[in-house]
Amino acid sequence: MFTETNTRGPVEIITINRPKQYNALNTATLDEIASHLGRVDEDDDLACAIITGTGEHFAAGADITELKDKNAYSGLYDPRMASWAAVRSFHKPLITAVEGYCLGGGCELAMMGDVLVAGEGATFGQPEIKLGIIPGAGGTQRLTAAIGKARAMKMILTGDTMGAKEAFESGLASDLTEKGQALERSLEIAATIARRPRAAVRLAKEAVLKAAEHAVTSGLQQERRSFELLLSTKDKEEGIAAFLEKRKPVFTGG
Ligand code: CO8
Repeated sequence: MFTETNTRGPVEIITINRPKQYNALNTATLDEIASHLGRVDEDDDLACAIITGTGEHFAAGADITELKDKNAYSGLYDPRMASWAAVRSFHKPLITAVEGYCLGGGCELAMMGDVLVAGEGATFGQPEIKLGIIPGAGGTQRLTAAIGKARAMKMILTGDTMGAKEAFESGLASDLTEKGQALERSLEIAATIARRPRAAVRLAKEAVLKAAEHAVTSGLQQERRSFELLLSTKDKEEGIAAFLEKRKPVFTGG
């Protein structure tokens, strides 16, 4: 198991538990998250879910070791896509409690939260460009919707990161807490939401997502196709190899 769950009254806490890999999201972890959310959706005793990371970090991205052997063709049939779709279609409120690194697929997961709580020291980014690829689970769309085109473009093209305070001030995070307090604050928010009438909560979430995801939906397919295409480039091979060999990549444009 790569995740742990804890029930606190009407709130389910899902904790990513791969601290040695900075909670990198491998296929099995995503699969577990999807199945926990499916269970929460069906359990009438549960009102919301929180996703957080064990140790110091939320998640440093998709597991890069799994990207090594992926190409454009295998990317087309990536089983992780079903898990991402399950997160997206979770009906109850989802809060993401972020401390430490929240990068790549980790940032994409955090942004799928309906409410995003950041602890001081949290570091957000979409650094895929440094690996020769781009975000593949909605990052180009959701980051742009959250913080605006100029800032999102800069982050995605440079791979540079943003701290918790900037994430809060730019609208990426709904709440900023002291370091280590993101989960506690998320539990308070979840407890408040759990006291609200369930049907109204569900329909309010759907309505807000109509606005928030309106701009996102049209670009998701383009992002996905571009992500798949880039899986077959020489620069992706080099970017991934360099990360795994702990050296600087030498990109050739191929
Ligand atoms: N995948 C796998 N392992 C990782 C990852 C990762 N994303 N991030 C960190 N690790 C591992 C490291 O390999 C290392 O393991 P080991 O001790 O065995 O060598 C351990 O975690 C600690 O990492 P570092 O030694 O590098 O720690 P530092 O404190 O020096 O640096 C960083 C921390 C800055 C977070 C650095 O580890 C880093 O840059 N990580 C990669 C970040 C990244 O590029 N993320 C994006 C990944 S690609 C992606 O997310 C695409 C999403 C596509 C979604 C669609 C899928 C269908």
